[in-house]
Amino acid sequence: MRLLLVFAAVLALSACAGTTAEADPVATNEVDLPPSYKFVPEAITVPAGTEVTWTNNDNFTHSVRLLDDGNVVLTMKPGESVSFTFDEPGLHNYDCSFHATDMKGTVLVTEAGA
Ligand SMILES: [Cu+2]
Repeated sequence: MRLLLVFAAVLALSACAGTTAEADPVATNEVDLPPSYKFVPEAITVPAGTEVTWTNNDNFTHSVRLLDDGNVVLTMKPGESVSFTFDEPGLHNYDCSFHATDMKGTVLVTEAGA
């Protein structure tokens, strides 16, 4: 009986470890827009002062609307790229102004040199 309990506890712990990974932002300054209607990766992290580039590899026009940076809208036709430099540390939310309910992303900007 005691062995069974230990086994159950180990199972519960490993299940917990598996669920935390999806929330972690990816350390990159390049975001892809593959077909269709998504930002990949959705959550990224960069040091302050980094230029982030989005490339539209989808067959439709999309945009990056910087909700925490003056609602600046950077529009990309298929095959085009846009860039924005993030200077302010913190979480910057963005979406696609044309498909705001489906396409959202975040840029977590960390202190430069931290
Ligand atoms: Cu879009």
